[in-house]
Amino acid sequence: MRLDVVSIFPDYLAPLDLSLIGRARRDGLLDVRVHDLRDFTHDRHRTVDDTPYGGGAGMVMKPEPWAEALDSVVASGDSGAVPHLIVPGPGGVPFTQALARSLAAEPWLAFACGRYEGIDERVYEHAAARMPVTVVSLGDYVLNGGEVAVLAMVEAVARLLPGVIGNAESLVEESHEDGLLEYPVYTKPASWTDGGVVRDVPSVLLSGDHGAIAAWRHTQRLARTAARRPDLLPVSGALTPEGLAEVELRPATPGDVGELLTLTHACWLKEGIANETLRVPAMHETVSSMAASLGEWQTWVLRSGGRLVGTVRGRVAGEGDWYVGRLGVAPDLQGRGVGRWLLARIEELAPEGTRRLVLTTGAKSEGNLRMYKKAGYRIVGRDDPVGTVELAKPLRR
Ligand code: JQB
Repeated sequence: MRLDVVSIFPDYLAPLDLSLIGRARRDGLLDVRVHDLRDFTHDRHRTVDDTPYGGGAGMVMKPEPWAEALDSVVASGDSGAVPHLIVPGPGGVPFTQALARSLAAEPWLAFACGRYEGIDERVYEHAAARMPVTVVSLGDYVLNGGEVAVLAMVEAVARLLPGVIGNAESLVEESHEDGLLEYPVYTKPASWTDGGVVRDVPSVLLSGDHGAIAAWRHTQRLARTAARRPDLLPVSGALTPEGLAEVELRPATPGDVGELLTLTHACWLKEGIANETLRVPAMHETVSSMAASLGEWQTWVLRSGGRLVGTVRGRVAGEGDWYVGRLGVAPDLQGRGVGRWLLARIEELAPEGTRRLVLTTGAKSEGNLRMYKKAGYRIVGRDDPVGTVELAKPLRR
């Protein structure tokens, strides 16, 4: 792959000589050429900027040096070939792993590093008349120029090229490839005494039980993604239960506990009545027990128009079991398929290696039993003294 970078600070791109990118260049996998924009000026001061028309703060990059620099890059290629020009800018399309992948498939990329308040708009027109042009943003914050963005983009693109990273496997098992953040990683020593504090590697990782390790890692990935990047979770996006307005499914946070407790009491009071008992744990939940449960379960809350209208939670139980619990829908919204929808969402969150979905309900909870059976669950056990039944369904993936 060929890369051309135009900048008024060519030294800023010196890191492209280092590490994996530097080796890829020496191995002939990457042909990187950095150009000084000032080499395409013709005045004594090598001027690249001027004041903005219409007024306002700062300076704007002049069009003529840019047009000359880009024409010179194009002219240096094979006849007929043009690069895909990437212009870093805070107003560009987001730079993502998907964009990195598509750029990695191109034979020739050129990067135009702006500075000051940006580049005269006519440069984009000049370039677009000659080559594909994409304005790309690294993220929603403001940099002083495009150079840092180019370093990041070139690193993300180059490591995807065949031969740049020796171990192709390390490319697959990564966050942003399958939409979840990475699980935490550990190395030796298994027990590290850190100035008096003993810090142990989680014991499951030393167990040699590959199924248990996979389940633990999946739970860690979900918990991290829920805490740091809830926007990435598959359930938070376009999927919505029919007939509910402005729905939002999110991991429960401590701020949800008050409403969650109210919803839980409202839903499970009905269960107590149907089963003629007060021995329904959800009825006895308190603010503090509910808050503590958030650390033991992956608990989700469904809001509609800001109102908390549903909940469900899951956790890894026995070997290969994903235990679903506390599926509840606000009493006035029951019977519309919202519970069935929540059940489907929590089923999707079962970790890799799950063989069974398991849940418990009241032996006399007719409505629940009907819904679970329709969803493919079968009774696999009864606790007659307590009055509950255990239901399970095999998971095929
Ligand atoms: C000048 C840049 C970024 C390139 C990326 C990102 O152009 C501007 N407009 C408003 C404020 C500041 C600037 C400064 N500036 C060239 C230039 C900023 C890139 C940039 C970027 N890619 N934030 N800022 N994610």
